[in-house]
Amino acid sequence: MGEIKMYAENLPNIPWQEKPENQVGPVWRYSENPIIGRNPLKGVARIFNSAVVPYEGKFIGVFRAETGNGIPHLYLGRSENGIHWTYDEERIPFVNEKGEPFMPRYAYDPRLIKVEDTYYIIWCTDFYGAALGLAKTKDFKTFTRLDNPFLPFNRNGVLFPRKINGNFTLLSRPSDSGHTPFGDIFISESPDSIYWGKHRHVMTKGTQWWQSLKIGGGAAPIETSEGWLLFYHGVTGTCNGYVYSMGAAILDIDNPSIVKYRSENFILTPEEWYEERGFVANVVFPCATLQDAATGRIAIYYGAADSYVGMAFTTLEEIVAYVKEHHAEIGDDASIGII
Ligand code: BMA
Repeated sequence: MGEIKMYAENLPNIPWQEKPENQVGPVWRYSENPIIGRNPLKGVARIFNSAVVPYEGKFIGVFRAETGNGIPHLYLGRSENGIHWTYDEERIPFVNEKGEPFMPRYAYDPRLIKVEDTYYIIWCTDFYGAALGLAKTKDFKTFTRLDNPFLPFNRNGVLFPRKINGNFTLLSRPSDSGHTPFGDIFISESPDSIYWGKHRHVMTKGTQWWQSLKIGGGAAPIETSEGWLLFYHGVTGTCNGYVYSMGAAILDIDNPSIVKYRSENFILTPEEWYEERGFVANVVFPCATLQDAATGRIAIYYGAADSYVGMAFTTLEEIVAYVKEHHAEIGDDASIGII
């Protein structure tokens, strides 16, 4: 690896494929995509927009599962190699602080992030409308659901993998009750993961067509010597509906409401059949990465067409160089984001 450093674990066993010879762009797809196909388990028609972490030398994930009646719920899955997954037959059994059942009515687009010794699950829940749900676990047996961090409407909650200046730090995208034809990424802090405040604006939707309607956080930011590397989604509206692409940005390490660099180009956009064809066509929706600090390898997990899970790869050096080379400052992204 070169001069840019990643402050993360060494994970030599993450899924990986070398960059193909004819690759255009800094991110390449796994040749065996999609890694999760239709009807992946009993009673579940589709799994997509899901998040994984390394766990006890293997991998564990929280999966958005569209059940037979069309209601999304969260299921736990395990994998030896990060590619082939087996799932629990029942949904994740969330409980409250007293240990009583505390299940969301629906749950989608989970992120799974380890901060210190605890794994946090953030998802879009029903709180008199779409809002963020939050739960924690240490052992993937007991899942304690916490208070919903924000008022409705809000989606795309993405926690940073460590506290910043002593506080939990969370990206989110305030939205509306429908399919939200607008939206920027904001950041909030909490000393205890219960009370959230110090809200700041991070990134505005772009002027480039692929992110001209709205943007939303994707995978947990990766800590690097250049700043926090964020994979996010950008949406455009066409005469045939929304198109979701993947973008990348680098946020200031101590004050991540400041955008240091942001690529004006998407880094992945729907091109393959499993991205262009499905329950919702033309969706590439990143929710997680696995990375290996020693080699700088990054494996990105993304939902495809609200029907499948795909994987794509890049390296720290490659993606940082690309984002810097194609940097285009938008609005007041470089400010601390309070007016
Ligand atoms: C968003 C979310 C995502 C979904 C996307 C495209 O509003 O609901 O779960 O992937 O729309 O349908």
